[in-house]
Amino acid sequence: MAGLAERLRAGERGLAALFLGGTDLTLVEMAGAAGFDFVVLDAEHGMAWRELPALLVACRAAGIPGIVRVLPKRPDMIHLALDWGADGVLVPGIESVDEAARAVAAGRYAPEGRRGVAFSTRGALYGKRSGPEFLAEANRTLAILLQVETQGALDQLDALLALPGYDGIFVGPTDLSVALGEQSRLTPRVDAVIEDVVRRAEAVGKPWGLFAGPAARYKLWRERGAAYCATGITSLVYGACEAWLKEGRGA
Ligand code: 3PY
Ligand code: MG
Repeated sequence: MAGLAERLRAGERGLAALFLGGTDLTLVEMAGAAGFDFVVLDAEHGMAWRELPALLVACRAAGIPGIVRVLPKRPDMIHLALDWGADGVLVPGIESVDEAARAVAAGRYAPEGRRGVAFSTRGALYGKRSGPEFLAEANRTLAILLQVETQGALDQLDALLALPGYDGIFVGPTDLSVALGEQSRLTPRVDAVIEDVVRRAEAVGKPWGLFAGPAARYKLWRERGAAYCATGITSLVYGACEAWLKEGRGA
């Protein structure tokens, strides 16, 4: 099966991603069984880092790509996530092109980046894969997605979009709304700023996606041409819990 980066390059659109902030391996299996295209193992706001090796084993077993959201400004986490066998990384809080370039460098082997090389890693199947062919394959197949969610990223957007070596941008409407001084991520102004980001990404052929949240917004942005849209397991489960109690108690 083609890697996520290759699918994006091939022009696939409308992929669905599920953010998993917990450590429960069965949720990885559930995401795969339900038909999500990839999971985001969240080590920025979730607890995924605590069980990352096991979560990545579960991803491979379930046949669903596992993308790790690292902390901002932590190239060391990019290095570890990929060595541990992640299918890619999502880098949040990017504030400048220089910062984006550092993230790309951490995730790509030379000559595209400066990722340290070892063929003993899980990512290299413990030595089964090695040599220049493996390095080129890793650079081709592992996805690097950069979040656009700060004023700095908006200010440097065109330069960020021109940076080589990464596979797409991912808009974070929650951080973006706070950066814009809005009260919620669901306001016309936030949508207008996202639309502007999208237009500029499309103008240079950069795949784009976002945290869509509810299914209706997945549909909306998918139809608008998003390469990938995400929702989160916590809001899905928490929403279902609240609805179940409300209906059962008739209140
Ligand atoms: C945001 O909305 O800020 C995000 O990072 C979504 O994951
Ligand atoms: Mg965010």
